[in-house]
Order: sequence, then C-alpha cells, then structure tokens
Amino acid sequence: MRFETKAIHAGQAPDPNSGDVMPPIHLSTTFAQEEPGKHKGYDYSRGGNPTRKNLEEALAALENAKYAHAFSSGLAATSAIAGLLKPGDHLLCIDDTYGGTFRLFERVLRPYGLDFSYVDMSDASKLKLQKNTKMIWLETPTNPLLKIADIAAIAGRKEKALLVVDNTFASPYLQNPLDLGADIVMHSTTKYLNGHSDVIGGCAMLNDEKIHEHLTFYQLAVGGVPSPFDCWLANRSLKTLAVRMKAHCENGQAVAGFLSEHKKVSKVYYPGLPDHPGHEIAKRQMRGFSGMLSFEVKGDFRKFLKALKILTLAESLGGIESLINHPAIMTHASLPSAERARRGISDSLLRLSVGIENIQDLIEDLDQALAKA
Ligand code: P1T
Repeated sequence: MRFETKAIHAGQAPDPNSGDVMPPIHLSTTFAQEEPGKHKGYDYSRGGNPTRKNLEEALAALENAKYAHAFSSGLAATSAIAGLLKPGDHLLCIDDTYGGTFRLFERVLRPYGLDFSYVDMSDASKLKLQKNTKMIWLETPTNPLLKIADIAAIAGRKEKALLVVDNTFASPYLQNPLDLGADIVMHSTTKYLNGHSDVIGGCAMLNDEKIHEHLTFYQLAVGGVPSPFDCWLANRSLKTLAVRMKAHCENGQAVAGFLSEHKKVSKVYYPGLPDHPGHEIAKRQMRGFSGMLSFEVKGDFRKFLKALKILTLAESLGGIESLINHPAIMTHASLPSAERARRGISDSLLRLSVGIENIQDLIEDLDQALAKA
C-alpha cells in the first residue's frame, strides 16, 4: 500500500466482534482472564490496549517499520529511547534541538551518569564519535533553526552507535529515516501526526527486535503510556496526514517566499528556499519542505506579534492552525542564554508553524502586522 492508503487502513481492520468500520475506543483498564494468565492478548492497559495497538500498527506502517511504540508525550518517548543507555555512555546530539530535549538530557539524565555533547552535524564528514558514544541524536529539520543533517551520510559513519532521528518537523509523509539507515525514528505526535493541537503524545518506530523488547518493557515498567482516548484521536488524525502535509508544504513555501522578499524581514530559515545551506540535502532526503520556518523581523517584534490577527502566539507546532512562537522566551527558554547564543538562537528570532488556512489570509495578516513592527 502507498502512504495515503496505509494512513487510512493500516491496523484498522473492522472490529471482529461488532463490525465497527472505524476502531472503537477501548477504555477498560483491565481485561478478563479465562484462567490465571490465559487471556485474549491484553491483561492490564498500561502494558497493552487494543486502541493503542490500532495506533501503533498505523504508526509502524507510516515509517515503514516493523514496530511502533506509543508514549504519553514526545519527551516520554525520548526518555524511553535514552533508557537504552547505561551510566558512562555518551550521546552525541545535533546542536539544535527542541529545548525540552536538551533539558531532559542535561538536567534529568546527566545526573544519572550519562554524557552528552552537542555538535553541528550539517557536514557529516566532520562527525567524530568518542569511544563510549552509544547513540547519535538527530533532529532534521531542527527546532528552531531548520538546520538539515544528511541522515544517510551520518548512518554511514555511526559505527556501533544507534542512530535516532526525531522526525517531528518532517512527519513520515515527507521523510522516512529508517529507510535512510537510522535505527530508531521518534516523533512528538503532539505535532503533525495528531495535527489538531488537542493531544500530547509521542512514539518510536524501529525494526530491531531487542529495541522493541526494551520499549515494550519501558511502556509496562515505567508507564509513560497514552490514554485510549488520546490514542484514538491520534489514530483518527493520521488518516488525513497526507492531505494536511500537502497543504502545510504549499503554505510554508508561499509564506517563506513572501517573508524572504519583505523589507521588514532580515533573515528567513526555511529548507525549501534555494539559498538555505541544507536545501540540496533536504531535496534529496525529503519529499517536501514542511510548514515550519523561522525568521528575524527588522524593527519591534513585540509590536509585530501584538498586531497579528489570525496567527496565534503560542508554543507547539504542526496543527492545522498557524502558530507563532518566540523561542528564546518560550520553547527554548530552558537553554541557558549562552547556549542559545552559541546555537544562533537570537533574542529576536520568531518561529512560525504555518497552518492550512487560506494562504492569502495568512499573507495579508503577516503583511499588516509587519507594517507595525
Ligand atoms: O511536547 P512533547 O510531545 O513532549 O514533544 C517534545 C518534542 C520533541 N521533539 C521535537 C522536535 C519537538 O518540537 C517537541 C516539542 N516541541 C514544542 C512543544 C515546541 O513548541 O517546539
């Protein structure tokens, strides 16, 4: 099956008991056993639930993976994956990531004896692993600077380390890291996968049996699992992922083009622009450039933000509605200011998640607000 068909049908067979064409929500926390230990595949909902299974089968299909594991947030998925590391291990991370990922690595996991370093990975040939590097962590495109890393080239240099790709900004509609040599792909399903800004969730997809066993154990033993209702909503949303992503890409490209020619804008970060340093790699490994971009306003960005009428100032991204965010004060405030400066996140950088509203309305809103900056 091709992407659009898998998004609608994978893991969605009609319910054998009732014939429901759309999977029902299984709210029960526990499942009847015929004899102790003899049941229909589910015993307690933290370990497994039929609604979660529907979602996980669909997620696996969309990333061309054997296995998918759903978590209660993107960060719960990240911490379950990082649970593969042991004290003394080193994780090599791309130098531009969601602020919460950095906070988890530095303030939660470093005190447990894990080591982290952050390097620019836009040139894969410069990648240097330490003896104890057991994991490489990529975001591509990155949050918030939209840097691009060459997944296949990094996979070729990973030695024995596991390559994990946070594919949140691209979605599986645009990029499939496992096909390019990654070992694990993760998403904040809160973003494009759910796409309606009404579920917090995360997932990890992979092919390796041992990693599958680890994550199955982590779901059961640590318990950061999503509710059946959240699984059902995310599963329902996946069915329209392809049409939503097409619209996000079209609007993203149009807004990036508009901003890059506007006299009140000094810089635009969008991998779909030919002068973006990662444009050629993005063209090779992605099937579109998504709806995420960042930019710098010339003038007073606070006045610009206040003047917006359709775009909402809020954290998060990937929903059908357009959101604008100030990384230094909002999503990336957990990075110390020196670290933000080192990464190139200025105090006037703005990040836009371009929604699927009418493009003319979005451009008119940005234009009238820029006039007030
Ligand atoms: O919020 P949560 O579902 O836990 O996902 C964390 C996460 C992981 N990876 C990426 C690339 C992300 O962007 C996020 C969450 N990001 C935001 C809330 C934001 O506004 O950038």
